[in-house]
Amino acid sequence: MFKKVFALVMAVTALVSLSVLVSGAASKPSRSAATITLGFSQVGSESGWRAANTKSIQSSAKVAGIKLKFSDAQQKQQNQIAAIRSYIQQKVNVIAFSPVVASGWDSVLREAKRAKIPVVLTDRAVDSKDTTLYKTFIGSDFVKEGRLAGTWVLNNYKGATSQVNIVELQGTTGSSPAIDRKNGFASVIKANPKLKIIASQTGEFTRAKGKEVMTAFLKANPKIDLLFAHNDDMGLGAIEAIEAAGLKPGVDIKIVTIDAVHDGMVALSKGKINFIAECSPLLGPQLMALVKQVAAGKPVPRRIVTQETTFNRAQAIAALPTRKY
Ligand code: GYE
Repeated sequence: MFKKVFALVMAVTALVSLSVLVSGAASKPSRSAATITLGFSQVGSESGWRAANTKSIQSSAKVAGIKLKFSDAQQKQQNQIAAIRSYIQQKVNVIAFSPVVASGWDSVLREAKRAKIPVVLTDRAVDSKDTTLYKTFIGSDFVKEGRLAGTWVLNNYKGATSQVNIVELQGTTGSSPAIDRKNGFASVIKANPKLKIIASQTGEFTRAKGKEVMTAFLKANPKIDLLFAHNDDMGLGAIEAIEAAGLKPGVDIKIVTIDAVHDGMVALSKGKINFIAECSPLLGPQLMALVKQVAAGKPVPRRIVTQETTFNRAQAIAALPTRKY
């Protein structure tokens, strides 16, 4: 009982102090922001989402007066591990990173813990059993995104009398968004046995690979009704493949994606994509607020979920003029 009350008080305190920081009305932090050095290891520059995310992190570090050491791992886990080790050696105040895959982080995270450097996970999760290896995880609910994409498909094919052939372009193999979006989507479409995934392969979250794999899907499968791509960029690459095959994207083959970055929204507004579940890359301001909290040794919520929505064609047309990325 006491434990429960204590946990609740801690959670509320953390939430209140975080929202104070986010709203910018913080009382004096115990460590001046100018002295905080943040080491950030980015996944890479594989997509429009990633570009917007990097920009958000770099610009909000500047605004927050946090010294940012930034490295791009080019989608390779060993590069991220090397970057984290070098941040430990440089004795940065906080380490944040977006783990390219979910597994295999325990030993480097233990090294950070031993060096007493707090770690913040941004965007993607790790599957470490020891959750004391990081302070918090800020990012989207990827299962929910997959479910939202699946719900559109379920509703759109309610009256289907014959099999609906679905192909899937997965994100980076082993990454939390690829795992969760796949599971979320599958868990919803299974309600209608007519909805069938006939091919599913990684497109590594890139346009080039999305195009390449879709070209192969089109060659191997004479009738494809719908593409589910785990991000806009793979969907955009697939659009090129579909057009090259003499078919109309969004009409002959329906397309559902996740992210809602600028180019994806443009394709949606033109009817080449049919539906997008949003995934916000603008994590920078909240991340910097968290970094200040953990650098000051203050408690933070264990998980912060990003607010997101979905878009159909009309909604994309309405949103595009004021969209930030
Ligand atoms: O959806 C994709 C990017 O981890 C949420 O990574 C992120 C994903 C995003 O490359 O476009």
